[in-house]
Amino acid sequence: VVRCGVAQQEDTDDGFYMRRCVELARKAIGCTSPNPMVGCVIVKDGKVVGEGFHPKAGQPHAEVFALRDAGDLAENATAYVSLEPCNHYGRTPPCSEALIKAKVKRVVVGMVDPNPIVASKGLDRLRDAGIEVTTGIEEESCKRLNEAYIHHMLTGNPFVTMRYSISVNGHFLDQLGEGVAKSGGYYSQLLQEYDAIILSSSSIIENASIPVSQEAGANQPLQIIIARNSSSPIQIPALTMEPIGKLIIFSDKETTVELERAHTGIETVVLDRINLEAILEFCNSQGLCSVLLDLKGNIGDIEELLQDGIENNLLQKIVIEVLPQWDGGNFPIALKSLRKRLEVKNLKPKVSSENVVLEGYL
Ligand code: AOF
Ligand code: ZN
Repeated sequence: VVRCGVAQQEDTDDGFYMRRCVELARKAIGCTSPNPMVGCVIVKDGKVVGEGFHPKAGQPHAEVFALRDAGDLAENATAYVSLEPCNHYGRTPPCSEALIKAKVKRVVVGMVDPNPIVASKGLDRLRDAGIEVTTGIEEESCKRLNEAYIHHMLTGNPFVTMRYSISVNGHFLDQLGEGVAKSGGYYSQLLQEYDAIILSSSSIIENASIPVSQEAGANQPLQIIIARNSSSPIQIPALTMEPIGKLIIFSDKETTVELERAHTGIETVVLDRINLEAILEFCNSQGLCSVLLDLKGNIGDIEELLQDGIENNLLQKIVIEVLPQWDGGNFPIALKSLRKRLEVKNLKPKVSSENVVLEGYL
């Protein structure tokens, strides 16, 4: 028998339930920082008897919600968790203890927790209690889900993604594709994932607006506006701050910033020299774990920030939207003094009816 094509690998039950954990975890997208997103499913005799996810830092962990949901049915059941159950008293008691107390028979884990106070201790605790433990199920998607948390936990620095749009002939574009900023669109969804967004002041001035995620109840990133390299004052137009609480303008000594009208919730910070390290340090001091460097508009005043990021390895991810149009003009992200060539790893396309988005890692 000649078989054409590649046989599809059978889904294992473990993979199936772990993917459900990831799906549940994503319900809290943008809401858990500095904590990870975690989902948990309790399965008994082939049936889901409990589900839960971690909604927000300070609130109970995913396992607690799933165990509550399962009640007595958790006994002798299998618990699936996208992240290793914790084994420490933080803002909440250890999940390993809760699973032991509930008398689950088996625990299946997506990935080990990189948090040094957990790092395999949760798994050890479960094994010591006689529970069968399986790890590394759907590990790649569990890691992808918490890429910002993992990076921040391991390096102490925010996870930085740069984003821009290009035409099919490779020109940098200011505008976004149709529909991508609306609810469900790629840009609206992307915004809710980040704790902060860095924008050039010209993008704000030209559009007289700030990027807001349109997803219902979404987390809105802190807006960091860079105003630099200008001998004449930079005028920030009156902005609708709803539903954003806070906006910070960074300017250098040479640049004066004029706010068009009395703004509430806007803070201005003057630095001798604006560089990405200084901005990331500020983000760290505010407990912000992920940052979107949004190359929109005339990127003149953030070009150096970008160069900084590339030369000092401060960027982790790149997201490029390819718009279905041929466009004139020049490609302005030709950093002429850049001495480095970046290799983009794992570059993958995401295709929707509106655009093609390429995502890769640096
Ligand atoms: C889990 N399940 O759902 C989450 C875990 O301050 P706490 O008490 O919330 O602890 C935060 C740490 O717990 C966090 O850094 C990570 O190591 C782990 N998160 N663990 O078993 C969960 N969110
Ligand atoms: Zn926990």
